[in-house]
Amino acid sequence: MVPASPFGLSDEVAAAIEDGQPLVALESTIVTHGMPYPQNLAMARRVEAIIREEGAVPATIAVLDGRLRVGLEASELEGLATARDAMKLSRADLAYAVAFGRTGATTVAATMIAAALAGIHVFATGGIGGVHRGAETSFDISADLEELARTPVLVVCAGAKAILDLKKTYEVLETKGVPVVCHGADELPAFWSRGSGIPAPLRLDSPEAIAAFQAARQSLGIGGGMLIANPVPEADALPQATVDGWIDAALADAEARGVVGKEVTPFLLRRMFELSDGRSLTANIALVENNARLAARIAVAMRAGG
Ligand code: PSU
Ligand code: MN
Repeated sequence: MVPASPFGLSDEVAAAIEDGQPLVALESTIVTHGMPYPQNLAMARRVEAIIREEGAVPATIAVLDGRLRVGLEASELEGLATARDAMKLSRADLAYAVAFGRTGATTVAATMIAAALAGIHVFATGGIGGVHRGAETSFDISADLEELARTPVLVVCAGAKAILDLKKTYEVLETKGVPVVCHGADELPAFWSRGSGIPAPLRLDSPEAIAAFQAARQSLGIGGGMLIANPVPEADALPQATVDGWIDAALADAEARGVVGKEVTPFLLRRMFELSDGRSLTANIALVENNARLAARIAVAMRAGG
C-alpha cells in the first residue's frame, strides 16, 4: 500500500525550510553504488559537515521502506551505506520503490525530482550520468540529462564522469537548453582530471555570479536545471592520460562481461577503483567535497539575493 504521504522531511530539513535557511540536496546512489564501504559512509558524513560549515543545511535523499526521505538521520545514512540490496532509482523507477515499500538510492535524476518537490534549488554530487561511449549503437544515455532539461535544480558536479563520451554528453545538454557553467576555468573538467579538451560554454567565477545567472533565468521564465562544472582540486586531480588507460581497460572488461543497463556505471566505477589501486576513489571523494562546498556557497548566495 502507498502510504498517505509518500514524502518525508527530516526534522532538521523541515525546520530549515520553515526558517528560509539555505539548503543543499545530496544524492545517495554515490553512497550505495558509487563507492565501497566504509569510505562511502565517511564521504557522506564529511560532505554533510562541509555544507553545515558553509552555513547551509544538507538534505541527503533516498527512499527508505517506500518513503521518499529528504534529510536522513545518522543511523539511516549508516544503514544505507551498508545496505546490500538498495535499488538504484531514477525517474523511471522512483515511484516503484514508493509503491512497493522498497529501499533505494536516488541518482542525480531522482534526487532532482525530490529536491524540487521539497523546494530545494541546489544539489551537489560527484559526476552526472550522460551519453555512454558507443551510445550510437547501445543507445545508453543517462536519464540525468533529460532531468536537467526539465527540473529546476542547479546541479554542482565535477563534469560528467570521464567513462562517458563527454563531447556527446555536452552536445545533448546544449540541444536540451541546459546551461553548462564552468566554475573558475575555461575548459570543462573531466571528473578525475581538471581538463577535457572541451571549452566551457559559459564560465563564472563566484557563487554570487552563479546565483545571479539562475535568478535571471527564472525572471525570463526559462525552466529546467543548470549544470555547474567545478574542476577537481589540483592537489587531488589525476593526470588525464593515466585515467584514459584505466578507462579503456574498464570499458573492455564491461564489454567482455556483457554488462548493460543501470549496472554499467557502478561496474565501471568499481573497475576504475581496482585498476587505479584506489586512486580514483581518493580523487572522487575530494571532488565531491569540493562540490559540496561550492553548492553550499551558491545556496547561501541565492538566499542573500532574495
Ligand atoms: N557521481 C559519482 N558517483 C556515482 C554517481 C555520480 O561520483 O556513482 C551516480 C549518480 O547517481 C548518477 C549515476 O546519476 O551515477 C548515473 O548512472 P547512469 O549512468 O546509470 O544514469
Ligand atoms: Mn544508462
